[in-house]
Amino acid sequence: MFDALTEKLGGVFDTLTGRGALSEKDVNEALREIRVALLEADVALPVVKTFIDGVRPKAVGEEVIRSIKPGQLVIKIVHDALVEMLGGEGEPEGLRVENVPSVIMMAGLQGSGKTTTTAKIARRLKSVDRKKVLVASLDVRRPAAMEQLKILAEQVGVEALPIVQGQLPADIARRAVNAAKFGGHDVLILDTAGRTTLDEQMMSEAAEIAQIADPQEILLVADALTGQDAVETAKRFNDRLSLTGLVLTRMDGDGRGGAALSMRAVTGLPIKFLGLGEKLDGLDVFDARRVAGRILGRGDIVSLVEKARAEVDEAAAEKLARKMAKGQFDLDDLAQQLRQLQRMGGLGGVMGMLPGAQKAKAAMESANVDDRTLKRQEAIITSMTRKERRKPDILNASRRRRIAAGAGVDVAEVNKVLKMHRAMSDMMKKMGKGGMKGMAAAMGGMMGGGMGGPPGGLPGGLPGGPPGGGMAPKGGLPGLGGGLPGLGGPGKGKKK
Ligand SMILES: Nc1nc2c(ncn2[C@@H]2O[C@H](COP(=O)(O)OP(=O)(O)OP(=O)(O)O)[C@@H](O)[C@H]2O)c(=O)[nH]1
Ligand SMILES: [Mg+2]
Repeated sequence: MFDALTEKLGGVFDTLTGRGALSEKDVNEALREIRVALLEADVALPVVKTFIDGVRPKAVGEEVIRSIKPGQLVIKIVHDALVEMLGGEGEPEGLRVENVPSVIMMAGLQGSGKTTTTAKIARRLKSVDRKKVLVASLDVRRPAAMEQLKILAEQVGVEALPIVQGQLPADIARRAVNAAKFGGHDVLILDTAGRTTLDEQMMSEAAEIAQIADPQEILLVADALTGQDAVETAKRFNDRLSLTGLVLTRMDGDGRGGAALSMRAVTGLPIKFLGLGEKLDGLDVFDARRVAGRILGRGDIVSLVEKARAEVDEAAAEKLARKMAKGQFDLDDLAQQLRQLQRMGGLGGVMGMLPGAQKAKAAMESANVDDRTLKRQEAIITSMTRKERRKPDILNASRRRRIAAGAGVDVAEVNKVLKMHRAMSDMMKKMGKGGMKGMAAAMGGMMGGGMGGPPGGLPGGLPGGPPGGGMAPKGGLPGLGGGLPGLGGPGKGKKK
């Protein structure tokens, strides 16, 4: 599917890594070629723009890592941006099938692969997840449709709802839900009828079925070979049906891949599966990292840069600890910390690593501090000039307005970041002055990797004090609700 794109990008990367040093012009030239390659792969224009805009400042501004060539670093940056565009670093989400019975509803245009995918998913749920599955066809439109699903169900060894001629889709849906309840099925998959075009009748039929069956998952099945049309279809379905995920079929064909690459960014919906053939085992769980790796084909370089970067993080952490001990903590340092948090798998990942941080995690979740907040805060700092980052005092109202516009946020958000920074640097100064040098040193030590908890310590460390007191100023750090995740862990602050 992505062959042409892989080849194009390969050419760009070869040029990049072939050079020792990279000028800004070289990087821009490479980005231009990447842009063209993505457009030629039929990726939606706004998605390409966001992608390039995201990569550019990082590729031009990134610190040079010892032992890593700039070209390799750019490849890693492109890789990360691609993973992000496809759905992010995390493990694939999987289907929500905790309820008994859980209902999965399939939707999509005619011939997109709904019935085939129904059977594929049923097969997977049965063999991998050990679920008892019932499938039901609500397709009263095409004469052989119900029969088709019944045959496929037999092939994968799951039950199909007995066919009753002359029933309306809504009635079949009711009957299917009851059958699943009384039959002790874990999952019911509803296959629906498709039409050639999106019309009101189809949408209202689908909406009615969704209302009756109350599905945990509504999956849109879209044909990847139809390119941007598939993306448009997904958008329109989502307006009406609150979809929970996407399945892209015919990924085994030789389309350009644009639909697969744009889908997530345009719709905001996770791609859950890829259909890879007519056979019933032709279904892959969608994994952004794996797909990105396949497209870029530079796994070795990516892991090399990741390793080198972890080392640099450690060195930077030591430097930061020294600065903090002296009470110097500027916005560059804050941005670095925010980036660090994101790199470590976001707040969720970090909190999971900190012993006893569950409470803080809950507090942050309830205060709506999520990973997008981190990104936004980082974007705000990135929109400042170097001088502003060093000397936040010069940030008057008009500068703040400019920064807000640059980062696409309200001025209030800029103020929040500044307030948070001030609170943090005040706290650090206090720690330095008030005879608490020991603690600063302790923090420095922890950030250098010596913390007893997670293996190797936390690279770079985290700003802030322990949740709910200790080193954190009263009421937690402004802008972050329940206080930043504390490195000190439980109890460390107050005992001294
Ligand atoms: N190559 C390939 N073919 C597929 C894939 N998924 C489905 N097909 C084929 O596409 C054709 C249509 O698939 P169906 O599952 O019947 O599509 P549908 O959406 O249920 O169609 P209607 O019920 O008529 O709306 C069949 O010939 C399938 O074998 C896939 O991932 N790759
Ligand atoms: Mg069908």
